[in-house]
Amino acid sequence: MPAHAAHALKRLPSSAEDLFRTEVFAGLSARPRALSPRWFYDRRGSELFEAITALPEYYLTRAEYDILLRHAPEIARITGSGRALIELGSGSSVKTPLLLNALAPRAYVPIDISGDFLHQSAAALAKRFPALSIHPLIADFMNPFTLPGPVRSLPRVGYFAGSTIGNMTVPVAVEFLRATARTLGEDAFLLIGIDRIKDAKRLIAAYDDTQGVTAQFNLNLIHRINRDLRGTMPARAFRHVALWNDYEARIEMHLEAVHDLEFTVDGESFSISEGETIHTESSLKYGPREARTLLRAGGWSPIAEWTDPEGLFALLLASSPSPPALPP
Ligand code: AVJ
Repeated sequence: MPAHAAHALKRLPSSAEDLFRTEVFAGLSARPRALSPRWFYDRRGSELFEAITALPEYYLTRAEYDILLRHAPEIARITGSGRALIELGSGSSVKTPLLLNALAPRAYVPIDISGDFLHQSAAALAKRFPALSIHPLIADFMNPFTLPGPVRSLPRVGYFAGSTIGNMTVPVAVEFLRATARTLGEDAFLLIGIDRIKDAKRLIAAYDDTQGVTAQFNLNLIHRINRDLRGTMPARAFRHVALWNDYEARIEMHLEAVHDLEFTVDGESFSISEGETIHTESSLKYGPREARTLLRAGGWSPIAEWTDPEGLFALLLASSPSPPALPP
């Protein structure tokens, strides 16, 4: 084991920075090198992601918005109104108002790891929906969390937008869905956006846009490491790579070293050779049947699904399975 990996194991993360350092040390020491995409989202990263959602090549956000625009009333007919709407990883979602209008929830709980963005968008929604009771929650929804008191007596509908589930490996996605089923409880619904497998060229273009915004988003991770962990990584020594891994049905983003280099992060030395990469994100894509199978494995019963006219993206509605009927 490399010295810095041993060092990383010895320390228990006591703050966000410690956790980041621990993961960066471990990720740069691993082979292949890999970092979690959750670290993209500092303030600049969140802004760059917002810019990505407006790119001509990035069809995901527009397609999901389009589906909601057409089908939110039908979704509401199935779920009924007056539930608590729990949005997992809300970011600055522009899709939420469509759902709030259609579902007329009794309460809205946006959940996000980034407090900045969360409170900003909650405040904006409060202006638009003055009668709605909003309870923002800063939490990592991968870990168990408790719903705010006023929501506990209401039946729930969860919304997991944007194909964020694609960032998880299949076992992690299943674990996440099961944990969500427990949190949302009996008589719940889950609305989930999942990006579809499609032509590789179309997929790669969405993650390697001509304006280079996705490249900046990926490279921002280097700037974040340099800033938050006193790193000396030269951003110019890395190039953005997006590729389609057909066997795993996922887009992968990497930072590829364009020449051999050495650098330090918080005093620890690392090296990388020309052509080697740091794997920074996987974005899994699902066929229609695979998406339903995933939901079932995660303890949900798919009951309806909608796509955009081109069939690029899918929005699935699932219900928590009703408890088995008691024998007479
Ligand atoms: C927010 C995880 C859904 O995987 O498409 C966009 C993030 N990465 N461009 C995605 C992302 C590169 C996005 N998710």
